[in-house]
Amino acid sequence: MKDLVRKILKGDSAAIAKGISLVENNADETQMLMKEIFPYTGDSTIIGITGAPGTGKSTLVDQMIDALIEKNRKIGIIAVDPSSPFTGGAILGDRIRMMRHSVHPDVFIRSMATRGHLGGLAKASGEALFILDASGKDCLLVETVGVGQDEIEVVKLADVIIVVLIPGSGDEIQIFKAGIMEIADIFVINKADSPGAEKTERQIKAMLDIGKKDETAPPVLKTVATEGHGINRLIERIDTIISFREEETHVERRKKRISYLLREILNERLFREAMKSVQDVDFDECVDRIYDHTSDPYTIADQIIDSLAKKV
Ligand SMILES: Nc1nc2c(ncn2[C@@H]2O[C@H](COP(=O)(O)OP(=O)(O)OP(=O)(O)O)[C@@H](O)[C@H]2O)c(=O)[nH]1
Ligand SMILES: [Mg+2]
Repeated sequence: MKDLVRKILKGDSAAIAKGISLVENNADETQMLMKEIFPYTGDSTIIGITGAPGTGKSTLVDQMIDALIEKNRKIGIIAVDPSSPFTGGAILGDRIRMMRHSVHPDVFIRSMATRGHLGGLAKASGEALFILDASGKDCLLVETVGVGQDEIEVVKLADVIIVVLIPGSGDEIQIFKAGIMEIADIFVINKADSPGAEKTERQIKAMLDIGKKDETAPPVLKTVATEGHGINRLIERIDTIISFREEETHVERRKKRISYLLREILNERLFREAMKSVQDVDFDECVDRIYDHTSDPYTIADQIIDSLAKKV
């Protein structure tokens, strides 16, 4: 473990990959690893990129990697794979495109599946971000589809949140419903080469003006990711937001992230402990009692929690 930590801190890609796998599998060593690594975190900027399926997030990330390499930044990318059957076809394509960067020594790319995380997706991706942070990456990009609660939670871990829309899709409405508007720092209208980009821009700006009466509304930028248009401006805006953000806001966001992760960790560990103590009282028997109506799920849950409390 010491060796793994040492290699991660040196930025060794194979070690980073191994660390993230431990986190993904919620292995017993995860906690030890995270404890060792945590003191070295806090320096990277986390950029969240979200939006409906197929809006061009991966193409955008791919271009952002180019622009960031140019600025000599070290970059980590977590792409949360939508488990949705609808986007299955697109995934392989982006992955291959983006993967051209993975041979670069300053770039680390990893995809994480939405499903199958014992401790929850947000916990696993949060821990993966800590590992990348400790490994010395300056910029961490997290791509996630902006549908589903889990994915939105992941994007909340970011310092700067980019919401990607496309012209004439009606996504705006979804975004506003999902409560993404409140958390977005930058709106990107990608595929600005297709008709209706200006109209969509006007609509979004109008909605933002209504939504954010007192504060300055977040910028709305147009990009053509496939051509690399608008990418430099996007990176500039990200840098500006970070450099001009009041210290207070920055601290507040980071603390929010920490409190979120702490909750997730507690959640998962309490659940694990509870399940361990249920083995004593026999889970199946509990189910039988509930089935027979000799007890109810609430009483049983209380009993499990009591037995946990007695242990401590
Ligand atoms: N015309 C046009 N097409 C684009 C642009 N950006 C991306 N695309 C295309 O849109 C399709 C989807 O792009 P992706 O980058 O895979 O989109 P995504 O948002 O990552 O998709 P998911 O991860 O599946 O949600 C691809 O065929 C891209 O080539 C753009 O600016 N203009
Ligand atoms: Mg994608």
